Amino acid sequence: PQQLLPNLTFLDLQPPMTDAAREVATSLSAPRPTLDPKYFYDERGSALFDAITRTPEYYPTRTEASLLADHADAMAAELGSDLVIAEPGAGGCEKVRILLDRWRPSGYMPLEISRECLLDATRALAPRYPAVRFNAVCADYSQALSFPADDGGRPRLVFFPGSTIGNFEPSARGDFLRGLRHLAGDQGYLLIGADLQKDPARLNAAYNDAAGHTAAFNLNALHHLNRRLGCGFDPDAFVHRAFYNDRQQRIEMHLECRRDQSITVGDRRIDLPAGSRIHTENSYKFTVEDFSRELMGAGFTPLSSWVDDDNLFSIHLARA
Ligand code: AVI
Repeated sequence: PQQLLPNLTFLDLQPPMTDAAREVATSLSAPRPTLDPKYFYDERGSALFDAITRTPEYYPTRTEASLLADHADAMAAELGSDLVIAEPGAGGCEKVRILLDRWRPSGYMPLEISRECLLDATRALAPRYPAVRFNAVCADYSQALSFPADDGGRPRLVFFPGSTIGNFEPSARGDFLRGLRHLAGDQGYLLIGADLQKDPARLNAAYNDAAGHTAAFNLNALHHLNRRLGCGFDPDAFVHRAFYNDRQQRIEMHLECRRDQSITVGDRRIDLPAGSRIHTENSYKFTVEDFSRELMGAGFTPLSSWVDDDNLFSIHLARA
């Protein structure tokens, strides 16, 4: 690792570039075309997601932040503060600040695929917490969930906020949670956010904000792929669709094609007829009980869960 500041080291695991062209060509030419939600996130996509979290309709981010602030002391009482927080997909390291402020843990290890984002965030943050050892790791957390414990024997708390777990398919969720358990290690813990099932009107509003940020975020996948792979999508010919699928307990996001068009990915040509849809994201919603059961299924022992007064969002603390 490189020593960047007295309390900041940087380890580059050089996450392999995935073969986006092949992946996208395959998923778009399936009988029901799909795109992986990771394609929302280029620089503009991250800014749009940020804008979503500030809309009045999108309650998860602010509800989770209040839950963390309201219950940080209760959490610390179960954990003690002599621990190291590991955060897969830390992004701009926003959410962990509440915990750094309140807990002053021994260390913080953000794992993030975007090198620039990780370096900017940790360079800004580390000087503000001189007593916290920052170990920034550039890695694709969906591929690398095993890290040497450099935590001085301190327990590791894996922090996975935001209900990102809801963007995994049920079939992949168990494996991913087991990966988090592996990352936490035998003496470790998991602190994870999970969005709750609720009135579908509330959910539908959260994914169809009046300002149109979610629509722009969804369409950004096409702009991103045009720039990166030269696909030649006409983004203006697509409309954003997001709705709650009650049977599957998930929000689905789609891009509906309003006129026939053909796009190219690498040397493949793909026809998208008017009326067809590209399925871009699922966001599963849970009950506290079901989510605790999933944690147990992955080998965790649930310790506590916290829910806001309006039953919108939940945070779960579990022992590995
Ligand atoms: C990142 N993830 C938890 C968000 C969600 O709510 O599933 C992504 C998102 N999609 C549309 N709005 C927000």
